[in-house]
Amino acid sequence: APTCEELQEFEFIRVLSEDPRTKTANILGKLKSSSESPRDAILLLEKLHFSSEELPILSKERVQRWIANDKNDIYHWYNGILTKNEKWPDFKVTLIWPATETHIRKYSFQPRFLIRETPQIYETIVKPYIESIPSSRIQWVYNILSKKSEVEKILLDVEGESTGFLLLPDMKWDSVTLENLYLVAIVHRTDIRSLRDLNENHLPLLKNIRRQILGFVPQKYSGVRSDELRFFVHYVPSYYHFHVHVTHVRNDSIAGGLAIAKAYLLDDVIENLENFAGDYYKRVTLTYVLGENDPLFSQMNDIGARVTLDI
Ligand code: M7G
Repeated sequence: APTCEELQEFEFIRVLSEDPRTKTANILGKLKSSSESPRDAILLLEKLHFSSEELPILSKERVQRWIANDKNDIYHWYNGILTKNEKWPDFKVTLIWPATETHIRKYSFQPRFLIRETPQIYETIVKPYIESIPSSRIQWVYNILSKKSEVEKILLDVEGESTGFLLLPDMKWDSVTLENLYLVAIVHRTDIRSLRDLNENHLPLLKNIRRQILGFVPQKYSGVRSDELRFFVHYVPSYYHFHVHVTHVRNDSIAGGLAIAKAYLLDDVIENLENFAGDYYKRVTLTYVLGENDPLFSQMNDIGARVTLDI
């Protein structure tokens, strides 16, 4: 992995996307490590929230300089420049290196479209696509499951061939701000690629995930109640090894992964399989958002799967 000194030599190429509301930006550049030649690198940047300990001393100790901008009656606007401070870093960075073309496309701004995926479209287009993805794409998942990476971060290790899973912080979470709590539960079994594969036989797994995590999280993070946790799966996901997202309800930015037509509530999934049909996800037509850069998009577009007036 690149050292922090090497990271400082990151050479900017271009901004892939940015979102002023979530205070995030994805940038592309080149980065070399030791004697290797420079390779594509993506930095996922996110400004961090204020720390509660930092707030009381914000103006006195933290702000190096104030810049007056404007005023109106009793309203006055300033910008503040924060001092360098290791205790309260100002932003969070995820480095993707070496970045593949798929990563560059995923993290670039792109038009998005609503798609209707019938079971037939799933069988003829999506399933063959999933089967063509090299397993190296989810190497990070295998590293977690085999305890090669992120070992100290594991919060829950629930055994069981068919119902076992690991719970750990999602890479999107700063692991500090409880309001933004974001965990991911990754199942041990490797035979469930996505929501589409779920049937009534998986109910014990889904319920186990729900029950164990609801019992654990409020104990581990005091101040977080079980009725403040949102469990959901993505369809389509980026990584086709079954996992469940767990977030705090106040982490409700509509940008990205929490949006409707992307996030499917775990409770609804359980309900559909248990009380409607064990083969619900084999038979249902799923409507979801797909970015133009998604590997599935061009085929979907070609067959006319984009939402139209007549359903
Ligand atoms: P997804 O729905 O397959 O893809 O969810 P998305 O990234 O389009 O949402 C995968 C989830 O796993 C996301 O919430 C990622 O932030 C998270 N994630 C991805 N990677 C590569 C890692 C990782 O290496 N470690 C951890 N802890 N989480 C990751």
